[in-house]
Amino acid sequence: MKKVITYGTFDLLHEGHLNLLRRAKALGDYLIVGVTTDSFDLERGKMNTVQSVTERIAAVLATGLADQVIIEEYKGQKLEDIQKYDVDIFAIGSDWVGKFDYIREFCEVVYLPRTEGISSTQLRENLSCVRVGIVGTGSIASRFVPEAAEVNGVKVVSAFNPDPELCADFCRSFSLAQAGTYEQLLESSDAVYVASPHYTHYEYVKQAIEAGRHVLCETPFVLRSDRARELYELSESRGVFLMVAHKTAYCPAFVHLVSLLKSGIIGDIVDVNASVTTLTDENSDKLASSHFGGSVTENACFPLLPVFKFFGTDWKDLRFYSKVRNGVDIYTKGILLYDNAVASFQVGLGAKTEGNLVVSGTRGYAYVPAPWWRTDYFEIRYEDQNQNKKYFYPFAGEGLRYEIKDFVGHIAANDLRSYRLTREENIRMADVTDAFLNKIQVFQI
Ligand code: C2G
Repeated sequence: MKKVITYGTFDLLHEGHLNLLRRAKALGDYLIVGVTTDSFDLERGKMNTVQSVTERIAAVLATGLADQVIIEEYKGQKLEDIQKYDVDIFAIGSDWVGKFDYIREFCEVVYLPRTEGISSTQLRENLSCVRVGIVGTGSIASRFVPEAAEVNGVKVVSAFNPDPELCADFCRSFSLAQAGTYEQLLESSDAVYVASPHYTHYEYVKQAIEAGRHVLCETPFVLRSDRARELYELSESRGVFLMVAHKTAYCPAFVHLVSLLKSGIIGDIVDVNASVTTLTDENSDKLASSHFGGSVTENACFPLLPVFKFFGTDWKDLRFYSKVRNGVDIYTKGILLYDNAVASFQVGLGAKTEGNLVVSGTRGYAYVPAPWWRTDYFEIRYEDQNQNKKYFYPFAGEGLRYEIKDFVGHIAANDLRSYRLTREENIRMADVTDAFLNKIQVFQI
C-alpha cells in the first residue's frame, strides 16, 4: 500500500485545498492529512486563521478524501511523522517548491500544482471587517498600523490628530484617510484606537462610546477610578466593547505564565516584584507635571498587571516611595500589602533598574527576564536546579497583533467582556494612580 502525506492549515476549506487533496490522494492508496494546531500557526506567524483546529479538521474529514487526519504541532514534526507512519510520498502545493527537498532523504517529495485564483486570504478578506480610526499619531500608532495588517478582520481606515500637519504626515506614510475632526474620524469607523497622550484619553473614549463606537484605548487607560468606572458603565449601556490596549496582558508568554503559576507549580505565591523603567528626555511630555506626567502615571499599569493577576485587586495597604524632580516622580517604588502576600514594583523615567519580573512561591519561583512586558521566554526555578524548566513562546513583530486579534475577536462574537484584562483590574489600576496623584501614602526619598 502506497502511503501519501500532506499538511496544511486548511482555513475556510476551498476549491484549491480540495484539488490539492484530490491530487495527493491520487498519488497513492492511503492519504494522511496533517492539520496545523492553532498554536503552531501562531508560532509560524499565521495570525489570521479564522477557524479553530477542530473546525478545520472537521472540514478536511468532510471532504471524504483523508483516510487519516493527524495534528501538526511543531516545526520539524514532518520527518518524525514520515518515519512513524512509514510514508512513501510527501505531497504539498507548488507554493512550497524547494522548501521540503530535505525530506527526499526519507521519502519521495511531490510538489503539486497550486490552484490559481483562490486562497484562504482572499476568502478572509470577504468576511466582515472592523474599520478602525486612530486618534493620536505618535510612535505607538506607527507601530499599530503594520501590526493591524497582520490580523484578519480589521482595517485601519483613517487617523486624526489635532495638529493637521502631523496627521497629514502620518496618513501619507500609511495611506490612510485624514479626518479633519474627531467627529469625522468617528463617522468613518466602527471602532477607534485611542493612542493620544493619556491625559486626553477620557474625553476621546467618552465621545467615541457616545457615538456607538467600540474603543481600544492605550495604557494607561485613565488616571482616576471614577472616570474608569464611568466609561465602563457608559460602554455597557451603549452595548459597545471597551478594551484597554495593555499589550502584555494579551501576549502568549504572559497569558501562559499566569495560568501555569495559578496551577500551583511554584506552590503558594507569596511575592511579586516587577520593574519597568525607561530613561526619558527631561523635556518630554511624559515628565511634565502639567500633563500628569511621571513614572507612576506613565508606567505603573505594567507592573500592576502581574500583581493583580496573582493577588487580585483587594490590597490592604499601598505605599509609594518616590524620587521627585520638578514636581514629578522620576522614580517610584510601590509596595502593595495583601492578606497573605506582598508585592512591589519599581517604575522610573529618570532612573534605571533591571526590568525583570520575579514571582516567588513556597516551592519555587518564576523568573521573566527584561523586558518582561514583551517576553517570549521565562524560567521556572527550584531549589533543586535539575527541576528548572524554560518555556518559549512566539512574540511576533511589536506584539500588538495579539491585543488587536483579541479586540476584533470580541467584537465579532459580540462578547463585551474582556477577561485577559478585566474591567475591575482597569478600574483598580486607576485607583493606584488616583492614590498617587492625591499623595496618599506617598513618601519622598
Ligand atoms: N493550496 C493550493 N491551492 C490554493 C491554496 C492552497 O494548492 N489556491 C495548497 C497549499 O499549497 C498547501 C495546502 O493547499 O499544500 C494547504 O494550504 P494552507 O492551508 O495555506 O496551508 P500551508 O500554510 O500551505 O501549510 O508546513 C507546511 C504547512 O503545513 C502547509
